[in-house]
Amino acid sequence: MMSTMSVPTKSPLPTMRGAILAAALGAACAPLAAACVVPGWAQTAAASAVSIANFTFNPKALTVTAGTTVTWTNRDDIPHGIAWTNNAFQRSKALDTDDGASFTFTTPGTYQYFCYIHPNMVGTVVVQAATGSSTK
Ligand SMILES: [Cu+2]
Repeated sequence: MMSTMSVPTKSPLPTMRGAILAAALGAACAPLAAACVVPGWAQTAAASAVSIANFTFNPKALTVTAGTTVTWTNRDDIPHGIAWTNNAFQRSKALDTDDGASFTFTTPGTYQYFCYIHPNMVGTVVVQAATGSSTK
């Protein structure tokens, strides 16, 4: 972990969520950094939701159609974070209490994930092909 950064030292506070971790980890988005906001994740409303409470993903298994955005929200008072088995996608930033992260699934498949802070916490998202036709 590099401790020197070439970023400007004026430090406008980023959004408070994860700011402490972000500061601790530096501005660079190292592969193992827990507090990075990574491409593919957004703070947007979702069509489907998973809550994280009592060290459990609820629902633990979720089935959606391709194109669905799923939002995970941490309801515990300790951080959790989402990483994908086999690195199918980039992991989320660390989620503080009431913090959330959203991911839009575009490709059908079964995606298993776990909390990278508590790897015994596991969940699955099954993405089914969207059906129908467009009249556009
Ligand atoms: Cu966790």
